Amino acid sequence: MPRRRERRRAITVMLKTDVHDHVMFKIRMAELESLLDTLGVATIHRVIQVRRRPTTNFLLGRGKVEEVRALVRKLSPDMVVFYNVLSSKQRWNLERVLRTEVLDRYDVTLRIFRMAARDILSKLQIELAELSRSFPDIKLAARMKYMRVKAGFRGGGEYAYHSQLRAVQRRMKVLRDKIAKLTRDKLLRIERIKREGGSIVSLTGYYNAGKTSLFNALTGMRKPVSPEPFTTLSSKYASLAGGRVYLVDTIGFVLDLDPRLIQSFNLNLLDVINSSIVLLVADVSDSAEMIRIKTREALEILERIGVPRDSLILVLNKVDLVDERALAVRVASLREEVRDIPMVLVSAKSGFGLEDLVHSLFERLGERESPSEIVSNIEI
Ligand SMILES: Nc1nc2c(ncn2[C@@H]2O[C@H](COP(=O)(O)OP(=O)(O)OP(=O)(O)O)[C@@H](O)[C@H]2O)c(=O)[nH]1
Ligand SMILES: [Mg+2]
Repeated sequence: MPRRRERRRAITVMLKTDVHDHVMFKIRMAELESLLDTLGVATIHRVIQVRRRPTTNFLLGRGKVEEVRALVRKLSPDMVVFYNVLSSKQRWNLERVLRTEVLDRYDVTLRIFRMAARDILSKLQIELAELSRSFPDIKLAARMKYMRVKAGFRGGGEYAYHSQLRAVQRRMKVLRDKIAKLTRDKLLRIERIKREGGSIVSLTGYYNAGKTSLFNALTGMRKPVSPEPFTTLSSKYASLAGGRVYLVDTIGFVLDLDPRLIQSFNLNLLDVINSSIVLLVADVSDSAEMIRIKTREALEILERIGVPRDSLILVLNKVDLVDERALAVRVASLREEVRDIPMVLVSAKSGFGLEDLVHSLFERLGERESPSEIVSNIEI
């Protein structure tokens, strides 16, 4: 009988630089640990260091590195996962001292993307993101090896170092070219929709908010939906209102990870910035605190990529999961956060509020001139 694969085990670590933060860091760590859980990794211990400034070599202070090292010896986890995004140097040093695999939250997200990727475009984008992510690490590792070789230790020499780097660079160029072509195709499609007088409406929000479920409920389609994060990586399209409106389902946001950081995924944002209306979907079954944080972050991201505030509608989904009192608390707390942005309560599951949503959507569309100009540059 095949043995069940054992869950891998991790120690999670965060350097907390804000000494006044007593709540948020716990929420953020819980989020990281739940992402790890999706990867089949159980958190067996959590370490937090409070320090105003990270150290250049180890992120953590010396004493804390020792503490983590002792824990690794005692608990023998499969990996140590940092909430903070590590530099190549920090990772290199930490792996040598801790003698175990060291990841950060960026790596965790990419691994989930990799697990979720089904279509060609997503796979290309992930490979590029992974290579861009690991390139400085490969460079550093190769340099260290080369330096040891020069100092008289064994090794493959300078040639191997350069050829490995060149091979990675070549592959990255191929991927960039392919993605650039797909980006041009996407822009042509956006251009055609606009030329024909159509409008784009996109669904955005954190992973698992229920964007695809809403997309399916509004269009009658059956795109995959699941409780796993990042079920949708590449945009999905469908027309509404006899083809005048194109509804686009997009990749989910993740807390504390500006989607622009994953450069190769930028092309997914083209739909969002060219939309007449952006539906920001939130999961009302999250805690009031969590919804506020996510909404605040999402609004900042959308503002930064150039989505006008008056094109937004906040869609509070999954109302079937909360009682009226909890719902009222969330709506009141969000009202402060979003001020003038219209809010609609819906359940993609039961169908509650969908008519209201469609009504608000068309009302807003009628008020807004469809921007005819195409925004093709998302670098800012
Ligand atoms: N109870 C309830 N569950 C919902 C509702 N909408 C979505 N879900 C569930 O929430 C989970 C996530 O739904 P998705 O539609 O895949 O969410 P998404 O925002 O597209 O997620 P990603 O593609 O991962 O970014 C699934 O298990 C859905 O069945 C709802 O209105 N009520
Ligand atoms: Mg989805």
